[in-house]
Parts: sequence; C-alpha cells; structure tokens
Amino acid sequence: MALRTITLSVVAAMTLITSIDAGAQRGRSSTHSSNARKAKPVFVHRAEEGEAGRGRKDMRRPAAPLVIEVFKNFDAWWGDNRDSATLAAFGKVSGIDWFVHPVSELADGISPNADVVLITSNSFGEPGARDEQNAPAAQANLAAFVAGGGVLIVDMGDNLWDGGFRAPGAVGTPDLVFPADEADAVLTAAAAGPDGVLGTTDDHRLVRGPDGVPGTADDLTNTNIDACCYVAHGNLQEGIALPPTAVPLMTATFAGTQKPIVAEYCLGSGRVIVDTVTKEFEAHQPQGHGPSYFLSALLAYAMDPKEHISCQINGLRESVRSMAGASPHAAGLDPKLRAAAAAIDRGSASAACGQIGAFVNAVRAHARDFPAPVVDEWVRLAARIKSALEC
Ligand SMILES: [Ca+2]
Ligand SMILES: [Ca+2]
Repeated sequence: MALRTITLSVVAAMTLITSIDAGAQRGRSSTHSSNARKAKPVFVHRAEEGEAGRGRKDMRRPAAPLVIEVFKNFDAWWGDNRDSATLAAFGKVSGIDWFVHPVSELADGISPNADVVLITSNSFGEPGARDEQNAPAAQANLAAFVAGGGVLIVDMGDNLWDGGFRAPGAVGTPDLVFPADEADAVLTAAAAGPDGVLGTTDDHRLVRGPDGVPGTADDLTNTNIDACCYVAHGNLQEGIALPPTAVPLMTATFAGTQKPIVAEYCLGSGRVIVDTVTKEFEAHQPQGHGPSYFLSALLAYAMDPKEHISCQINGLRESVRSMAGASPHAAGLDPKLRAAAAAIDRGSASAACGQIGAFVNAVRAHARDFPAPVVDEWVRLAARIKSALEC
C-alpha cells in the first residue's frame, strides 16, 4: 500500500513536471537537423488498469480514427450510460480509440493520443470525484491537453451544493440552481448561424447533427433538445465566469432569464466545451438508454477534426507572436497562418494546406532561432492541422 502510494506520488510529480511542456511532449517528433534527438511521447498509465489496449505505447497513425478518453467514476444519473451507447453507435472501439478512466487518473496525465476528453456529469454529486477533478495536477493536465490542441468537454451539471467540476479558462463552477420551465432548452443565435434560421447551411456544426448535413433528421431542434425533470442542473453564468470569448450555444430559463447551458471557447490551440445539460440522463430524446439527439450531435462535433482547426490556428498564431522577440524571422510566420485561416474561411482546403506547408518550411529553415520545444510544438500542431484538412 505504502509502495503504491509512493509510486503514484512519483507518477503525479512526473506528470506535473512534464505537463509544464506537455504540448511539446505530446507526440512530438524530432525535426531539428541541428538538434536531432529521439523524443518519445509520454504515455502515463497505471499498472493495475488491466483493460484491453490500455497499455499501448504507440502513437495513433494520422488516418486512424480520433481517440476519445472518457473520465468518470460511475455512469451518470442512474447508470444510464448514454455516453457509452453513443460512442458505440459511432463505431468507437474500447481499448482502441475509446478509453474510460476513473477521474483520479486525470492527475496522472492524459494520453498523448487523446483527441477528445469527455468528463461526464458528477450527477448525484460525489465529493471525491469533485476533489479528484479539481486537483491541481488534474487541472494542469487538462489545461495542457487543451493548450496543445485537444477538445475538452466538461459536464458541470451535478447535485453538489459545494463546488463541482472545473474547466481550464473558466473561473468557478455552476451554482446548483434549476431551470423553470424545467424541460425547455433553446438553441442560441450563434447555433443558428448568421441567417438566424435553424436547418440551413450556416448552422453550427453541433446543430447539424452526426451527419453534418443541415436540415436532416439528426439535426438538433428546439424540440428534440428538451428533456423533462430538469434539462440542466445549473447554468454557465451563476457561480462560474467563462472567458469573454465564450459562445453560448444553448440556453434554458432561470428565474425568467435565458442563461447558457452549453458554451464553447478556444483556449491555447484547443477547444473547451462546457455544459450543465443532464445529457447522460434517460429523459433526453429519444428517451431511454441509447444515443440521444443532443449527446450524438455533441460528440460528433467534438470528434470532427475540421471543426477545431480554427482554434488550432489561433493558438499557433498566438504562440508565433509570443516569439516575436526571439527572431526577425518570427514576423514572416504569422502571415502564412493568417492566409491559411482565410483560405479555410473561404472553403479552400488546398490553399490552406499550401500555407501550412509554407509555414512548416519556414519554421524548419529558421529552427535554430527558436527554443527547440517551441519548434517541435509548432510542427506538431501544423501536422495536426494538415491531417484535419486531409492535405
Ligand atoms: Ca442557420
Ligand atoms: Ca443533420
């Protein structure tokens, strides 16, 4: 017991150290002709896990399905386990591209293979799960995962009067308040897109449902997102402050006012999606224990790599700007990224690929000017963007 405790403490300490530069650790490959080395990604798994595939040490190949890592101590609400039903319906395979961890493992580190991290609701409110999720090492690992380009979903709806789950970039956690009308959720203007109409091509990817096509049967509507017996526990205004850039996607009525129950923001090179929706609960439509409209749409959005390129390019640009003092060549990098973002906005993937390629070439040409971990991270993120663009 004592030995195990010590071992885990060492693992946690190592995680803290590595998470300081976890982005660079995650899946980096050596790119420096002047500085060649064989840096291996750091996989952290507890020896006692004993689940198929959990001991893997190899990186996911670029064309392989995205990897989702779920953290939960129990199946939310009454064992409904709709998160598993939804992921199984998407063809995710446990031990290959889908892993379920106890919440305590957030403190050990997040797999360098993880593309999406899902933290399901602490529904009835286990104080231990709250403490494990709030632990400084857990929060540092989540922050590093997002900063490095990952997509994090944190369900903050629970039954705790004292605290709750937290998310990088946000301060606090939602108060335990309940909507009235308890069943009614509403998609926001941002969800409907610039035309303000649901079911059209400019709808947010979340609204378009798993098929990504607007106006089809799997779309989210203001009817099929409703759920009786509290569609949400808490909201994203009371008890919590999101970054000013956060975009609300869904609201419910609290004391006569519409308040967000789903919102998202870019952070570093990644994306955070926070919600208070009771989405794992059987009351969500279609009722039962299978995939629901909302959970399916949410996970399909999170697992669509193209949808997160904008956050990744934003993060890269921030990083490049932060290196302006390091080299006169830094100034030449940003225009390539800006042009890539513009190309994506106008739907030209090939032009974006060209700009990202030019960025990587320029980074490599001037690699000696910048700290090696920064160069590694830029090249790794660029590769991730190219993979998402199918360059
Ligand atoms: Ca629309
Ligand atoms: Ca659709």
